[in-house]
Amino acid sequence: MLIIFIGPPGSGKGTQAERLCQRLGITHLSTGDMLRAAIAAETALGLEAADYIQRGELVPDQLVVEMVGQVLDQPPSANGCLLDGFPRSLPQAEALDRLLESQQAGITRVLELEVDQPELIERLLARQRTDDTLETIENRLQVFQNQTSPLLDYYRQRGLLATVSGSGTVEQVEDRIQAALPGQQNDDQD
Ligand code: B4P
Repeated sequence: MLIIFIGPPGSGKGTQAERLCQRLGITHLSTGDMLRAAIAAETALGLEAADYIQRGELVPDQLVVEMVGQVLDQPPSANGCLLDGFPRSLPQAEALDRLLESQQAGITRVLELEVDQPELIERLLARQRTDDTLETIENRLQVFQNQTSPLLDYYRQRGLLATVSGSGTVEQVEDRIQAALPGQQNDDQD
């Protein structure tokens, strides 16, 4: 099983990914968490990624693809995994396709989490991570619009996309995600 979460910053990808992975017994792979760990450990990747994250820009595709490729080369769990925040650009999505093709694996479902912009800004300002300043948040939202949202059509055309509202309580969103997964009663693919 391979599930992908796509959504603007603050839409709750990390929050929901953690819960879903626990429920399904699959591995949670968050490129944001991996990059922050690299920054904390001051690795070469971390030193290069830090400025991009601080400005709210995407870390260059090549670096992120290499980082994810290394993990997916050794399947992290027999049950599968959830990619949280990857891919975030068309070149990343194409690189993932190539990687999966070489492993003869496929994508189970791509879940889009949709939340209005004012609510996103409110959530992120409340979180107070170092890249959660108003200026950076506005840039991240723009980057999502320009570079990540084209992926929605990319996956919609392949019949893989399900869109779920990320507003409401964490439990309400969790129930909607559960219903949007294959094999669920309200299987409602876009
Ligand atoms: P990420 O770590 O992926 O972070 P995010 O998109 O900001 O957050 P997420 O959507 O996971 O929100 P969360 O659950 O935490 O990316 C950070 C940066 O890393 C990017 O800007 C980029 O620079 C870099 N990066 C990562 N992946 C990359 C890639 N593939 N390519 C290039 N660069 C990459 O929720 C946010 C807040 O909302 C939390 O405080 C949470 O408690 C709250 N919340 C969640 N659900 C809620 C709900 N239902 N109601 C109210 N609040 C809720």
